[in-house]
Amino acid sequence: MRKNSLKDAFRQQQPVINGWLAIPSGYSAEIAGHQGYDSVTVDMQHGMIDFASALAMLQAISATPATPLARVNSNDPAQIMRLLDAGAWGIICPMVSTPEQAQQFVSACRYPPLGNRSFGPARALLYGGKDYPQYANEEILTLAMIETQQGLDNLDAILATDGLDGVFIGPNDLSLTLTGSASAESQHPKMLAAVELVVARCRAHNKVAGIFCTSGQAAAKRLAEGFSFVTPANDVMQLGRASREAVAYARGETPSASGSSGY
Ligand code: 3PY
Ligand code: MG
Repeated sequence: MRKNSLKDAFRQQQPVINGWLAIPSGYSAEIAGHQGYDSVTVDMQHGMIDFASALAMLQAISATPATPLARVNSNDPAQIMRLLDAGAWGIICPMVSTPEQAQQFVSACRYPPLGNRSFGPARALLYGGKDYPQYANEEILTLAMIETQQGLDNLDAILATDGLDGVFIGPNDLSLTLTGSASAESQHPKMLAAVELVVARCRAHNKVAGIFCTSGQAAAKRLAEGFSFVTPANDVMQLGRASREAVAYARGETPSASGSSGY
């Protein structure tokens, strides 16, 4: 089976830079996959992406050096199964707040006896090779999103879930629940403490600590803080930012900044 190079990177303590796609386009996905990202995630939760577009995007990413991942719209075993069958090499699951939810998520990504993924690997066989069914349980990456106070309270129990590779902070949702406003780079003391806690507990459990960021500079800061998996903004933010800059510079003006959520 095609190895999951992200797992090798984590074992060798190499940072993983992950692209993030919200625009439903195989062409955008192909462009992103050729820009040097280690992985590119198709965002089914907040992206404008249906399954047919996700399939085309996973095919496009497969033709690039980047590892294809998907964020599902909820902890839904049926959707997780279809995206894995379509060739996602890892799943990012939003709003995981309890160890039971983490267990349900990981089970959906694993064939029996480790989990309850139904058999029908479809396109995963084409991308991964004929022995995909034998090794998929080892190679598929599983990241649970920490986005709530409850998720933070249960962090150790979530990280103790067998087969869970790590967690990924959704800073907009987490800051919204902790501080009342969504801000991806929030400097609120509650957010600073939460971020520090996640890095420290991931290190203690030898698990991946990931986080969504609003720019390359912000992602570099997160890596320096101890994160191992960072997303330096999504395609929409980058397109918006680059367009605003181009228009402003053409008019001889200073471009306006993005909002604090990154959008
Ligand atoms: C969040 O910041 O809440 C996310 O889910 C990132 O997309
Ligand atoms: Mg979120």
